[in-house]
Amino acid sequence: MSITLYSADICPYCVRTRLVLNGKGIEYDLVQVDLPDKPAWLRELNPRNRVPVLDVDGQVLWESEALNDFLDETHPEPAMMPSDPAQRARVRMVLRRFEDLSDAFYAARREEDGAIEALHGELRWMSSQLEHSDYLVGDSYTLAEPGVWPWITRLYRVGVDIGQYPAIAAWCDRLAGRPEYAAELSLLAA
Ligand SMILES: N[C@@H](CCC(=O)N[C@@H](CS)C(=O)NCC(=O)O)C(=O)O
Repeated sequence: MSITLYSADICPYCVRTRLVLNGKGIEYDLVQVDLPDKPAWLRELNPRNRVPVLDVDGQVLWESEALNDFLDETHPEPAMMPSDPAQRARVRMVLRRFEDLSDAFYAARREEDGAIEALHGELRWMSSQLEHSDYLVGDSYTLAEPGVWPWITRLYRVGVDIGQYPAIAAWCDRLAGRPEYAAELSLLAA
């Protein structure tokens, strides 16, 4: 299988897919896309004109969640979806609920009224999920982690200190111990 990822270092959706590719040790070629000066061919690959995009043996796939599902199904070791159907449903629930967090995050970036309060509401919920388990869905690492983590590491950009949420900070520390997460932290610091 020949895989090419079209990606931008700064894009948190691309981080999601890099975390899965690198965590599973999948070989791939990387094409950097300059987001401020997007190439015309990007729209031909993805009608939404966004990264990440994956080319798999000539099949073009886009949308980070779909890409991560695809990678987990085609490279099942280590599995990133639980074997229990209810737990699998919970991973999808967390990813959908995450959209409330990302909506609040981007609203906070635009300095909209009420956004920071909404963001803290989402972080309180996330924190409650992590108070009694190591990962977002029970005690195993799943696709929920790369689905959410890229935004948590960017919260400082809207003035939120994750230290206020010890359970989330401990989860971040746990993930930073994985090489693919450490590599993304280096990119973020660069
Ligand atoms: N829902 C998409 C969102 C992807 C997305 O919004 N990517 C941004 C970069 S973070 C992008 O390509 N934006 C186009 C632009 O900046 O013009 C996914 O999950 O892949």
